[in-house]
Amino acid sequence: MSKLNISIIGVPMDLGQNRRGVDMGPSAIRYAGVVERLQELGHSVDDVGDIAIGRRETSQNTKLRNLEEVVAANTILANRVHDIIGEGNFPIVLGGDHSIAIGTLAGLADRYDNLGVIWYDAHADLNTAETSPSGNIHGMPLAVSIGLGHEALVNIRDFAPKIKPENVVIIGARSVDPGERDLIREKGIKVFSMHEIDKLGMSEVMTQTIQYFKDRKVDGVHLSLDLDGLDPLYTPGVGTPVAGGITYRESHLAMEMLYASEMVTSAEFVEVNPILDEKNKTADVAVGLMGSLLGESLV
Ligand code: B3U
Ligand code: MN
Ligand code: MN
Repeated sequence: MSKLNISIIGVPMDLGQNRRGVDMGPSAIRYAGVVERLQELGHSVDDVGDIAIGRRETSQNTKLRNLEEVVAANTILANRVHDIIGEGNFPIVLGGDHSIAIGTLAGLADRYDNLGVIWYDAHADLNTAETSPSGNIHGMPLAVSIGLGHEALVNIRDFAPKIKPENVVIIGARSVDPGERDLIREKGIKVFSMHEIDKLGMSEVMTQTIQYFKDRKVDGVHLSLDLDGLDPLYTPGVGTPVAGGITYRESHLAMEMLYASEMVTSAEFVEVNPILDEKNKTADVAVGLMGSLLGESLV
């Protein structure tokens, strides 16, 4: 793969969920050496800084917490990502909670006719205000991106939907709510849950994922990687850890296979919460995975 012009953009957002600290994710990932790590691979790396985030609502609407601020931040993010693609650069978005995927995908979507999306996560993030058990928007970004949910979220950049459900592959799911399960069935979303990862092995899961995108003739693939997709043994610094997750080794293999596929055109790494972490372990893992995604290998 050729050397890339990478634009790193930080989104210090914690408004899509209740636990404080995930707004410090971009700092922790920078501290873990993301710029240097990617430069060492021969890429040119521009850290364009952080997006401004509003304040937490004082009266919490439990149906959709901090809705206005989440919409505002994602609108800015969408425009920035759209510009980065327009400049021919490869965007890497640093979260922040996973609600920021709403903006990332909104920015990417009208640059691609047939975008594929990998959702690497313990959760499906397919809730709407009606099905959400929490009112947390970080549990909703995939639903929003396929056009379901509050109109202020769905219509960022004034078009919807952003992606096709049949172009999504969820990897690592093990905590899925009843409404999300219904949606997966109804929309025919491809899911490799932990069951499939255990049964087939990560190598086969990634081979099938890559073939799935080829069959659909996607013109780009976005990797949306929630660090809680990994087992909390490796990434303890996340707001909603779920046991029985993807291992460190499986995750590196997945990233290396994606690099070899030359398919991935953008990425985001979300839910790193340094307050809940052990000596920046989760940010270190995130940076290591970015390295493997972008060409690091031993031989
Ligand atoms: N599905 C639950 C929990 C959750 C989703 N995403 C995370 N946690 N990180 C919800 O609140 O929607
Ligand atoms: Mn998520
Ligand atoms: Mn998750």
